Amino acid sequence: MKIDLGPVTRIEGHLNVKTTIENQKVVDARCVGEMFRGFEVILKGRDPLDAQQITQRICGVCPYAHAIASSYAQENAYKLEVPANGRIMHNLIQGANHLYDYLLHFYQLSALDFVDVTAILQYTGKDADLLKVKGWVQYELASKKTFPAAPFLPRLNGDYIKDKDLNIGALKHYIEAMELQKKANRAAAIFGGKFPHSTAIFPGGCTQEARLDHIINYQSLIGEVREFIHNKYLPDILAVAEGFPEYWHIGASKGGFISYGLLPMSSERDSQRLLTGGILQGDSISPIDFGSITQDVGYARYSSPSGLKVSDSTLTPAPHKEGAYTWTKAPRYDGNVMEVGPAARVLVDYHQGHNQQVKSLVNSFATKVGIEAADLNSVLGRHLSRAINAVVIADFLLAESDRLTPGERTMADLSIPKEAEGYGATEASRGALLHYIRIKDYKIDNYECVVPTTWNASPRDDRGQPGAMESALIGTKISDPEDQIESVRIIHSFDPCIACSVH
Ligand code: NFE
Repeated sequence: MKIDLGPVTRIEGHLNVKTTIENQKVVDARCVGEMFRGFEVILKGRDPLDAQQITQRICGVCPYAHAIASSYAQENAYKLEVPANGRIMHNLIQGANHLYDYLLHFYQLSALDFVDVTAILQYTGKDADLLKVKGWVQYELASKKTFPAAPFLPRLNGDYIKDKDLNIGALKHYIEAMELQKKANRAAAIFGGKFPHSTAIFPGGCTQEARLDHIINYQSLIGEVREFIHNKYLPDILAVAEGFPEYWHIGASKGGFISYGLLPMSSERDSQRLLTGGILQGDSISPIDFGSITQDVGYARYSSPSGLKVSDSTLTPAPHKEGAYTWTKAPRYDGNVMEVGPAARVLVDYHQGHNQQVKSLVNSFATKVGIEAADLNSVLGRHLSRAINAVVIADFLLAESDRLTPGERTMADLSIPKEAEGYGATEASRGALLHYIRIKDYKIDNYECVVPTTWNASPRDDRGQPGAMESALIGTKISDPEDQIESVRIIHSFDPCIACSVH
């Protein structure tokens, strides 16, 4: 039996997943990125300093990550030395965006796969927000519309949390989390100018001043977000984990993990990062070589050659190409399938024993819930890994903002060379993000973005290997082929962004 899960909701962008079901099991899954965009074509021939502005328009959720990756690529190409304040501001902006994104993903995009929103109907308290939600749910149930505009119903049938207090508590946090997301974005905008699409992130630093009032405001906002992460987000993840322990063993991808590392700890772009990067295959860690990344297009709707290295990439759309089923390319590392994202960041760092806080958080949660570190490759593992990222990043940002020196410069002087090339690699919240720029006659000659969801939602490569999310779905037992809550929980655990993946 063939079932399309699209349009998949509570994600960003246009995703369909074509599943084939036999004997209550997913035996095939194909991720379909449904809309061509073509940012790399738009960038050709433009002023290189347009790149960190234009690439931010790839996405409204993770624009800063694109600005940072583009700035790193240009710093590499222009051989810039970035002043300490400039690098710190990059970190403060990007880190705040990670915090916003983790809360958004858990509460607005994933929690309702587990939390029973209809529990609110039994609610008799006076809480204004919850009464409002109750009104929406009652209205939706009464109106029996197929596509209601409100965010809670319809939903898939499934086994939701039964504890009424837990459900109501989680819904309260759903509402509260939106206020905290606003605070994280306001913090980022202190240095980034605005959210989304920062006007201040530049190759060589940031155009904002390092001022004491900026630092104090930033710390006050991030302090509130940090408190919510510790006191509500982490406990809520653990409550979901307690209710659904089988999801520690559902949704494992069948390849390696790649993380470029997140937040450089000194002004050099390639310095040690808060979360260290690398390639993890089995138990073996190796350093990253951008030359080993290729992108297959055998099953993607492009007529450009398959298997090209990042620096040689081209983009020729071929909407009617035979056998192709998506607009997403298939990135591979040395030909191998890779998962990217929060679990990759945690596992790659953990295996190197670099960040002691990551190590102790993984070890203590693993003991608490009775898993091994390797079980982070699962639905619950990805959710817990996001929370671990959030704790480590929030703590770091408070310390990092103290390292700004008021009055010192925040930007390097730059001049664009006639010919140059550069790579910029960072971690967007959804995973490893690489930008490549080649400049000729002072203009962009080639630009390529290899984006987190391009890895995770990739189609088959030319050898027929399914991408990370496809491989995580294949083999999953499901209770109802027409109402695949298990598959949707797996998809949501990757937090796919198809706007990014196809770009
Ligand atoms: Ni559109 Fe993005 C992140 C990037 S994911 S959200 O995080 O880069 O492919």
